[in-house]
Amino acid sequence: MSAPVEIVPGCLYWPGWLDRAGQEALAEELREVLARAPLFTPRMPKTGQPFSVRMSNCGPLGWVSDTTGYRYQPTHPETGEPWPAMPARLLVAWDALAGTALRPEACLINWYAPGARMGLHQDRDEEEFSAPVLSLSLGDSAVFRIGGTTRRAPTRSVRLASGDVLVLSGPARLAFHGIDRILPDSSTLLRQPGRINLTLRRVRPGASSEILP
Ligand code: MD3
Ligand code: FE
Repeated sequence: MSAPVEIVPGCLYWPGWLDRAGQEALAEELREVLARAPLFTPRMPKTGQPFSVRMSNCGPLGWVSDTTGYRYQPTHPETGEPWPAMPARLLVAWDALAGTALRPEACLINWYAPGARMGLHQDRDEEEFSAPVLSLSLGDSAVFRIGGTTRRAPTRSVRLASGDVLVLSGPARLAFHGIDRILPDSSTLLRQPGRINLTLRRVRPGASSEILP
């Protein structure tokens, strides 16, 4: 594993961390996850405005957003079923790069069709900010932007390609970030144009029984 690049303090970047065979295997596992937990269209609290990104989750908890608010919950908002298990190769990535003995509790699956974007935001719906967030990208490349802990802080842009991993910790854990655009025809991995981003997260504070050997 080569050394990561630090994009802003606490934002570590491993281009091409997952090789093509690993990306293909993971894409196939995600097809099975999405067959059981279909993509849904999240909506902005209060206004009900739909996101351009569609979402699902795997693991014990999943992030959802509807007119009543943002939250983590153990079941799919439309099927009412528990989220499918996280594919084991995601836990391998977490163990290799996240630097914590705690297991991730949630994996948010973001689907970007061409033209979808995600405005600058902070991720603050978790109760645990000391654990990192790990992001893995598949399919078409995206222009990712990350700044500081205020909306006005200067930002840097990175092109995230299929197989790239980011780990956000320390000051970057509460940094403003977003996806400006998807670059069409930049990958042959998926059967349709677009991009998948997976984010592995700790949601609840870790019990001491979880970190003892
Ligand atoms: C920095 N996802 O799901 S991944 C998100 O590509 C999200 O779908 C983007 O922002 C995507 O919330 C960006 C990189 C990322 C993920 C989580 C972060 C950067 C982050 C959490 C805190 C700070
Ligand atoms: Fe985010």
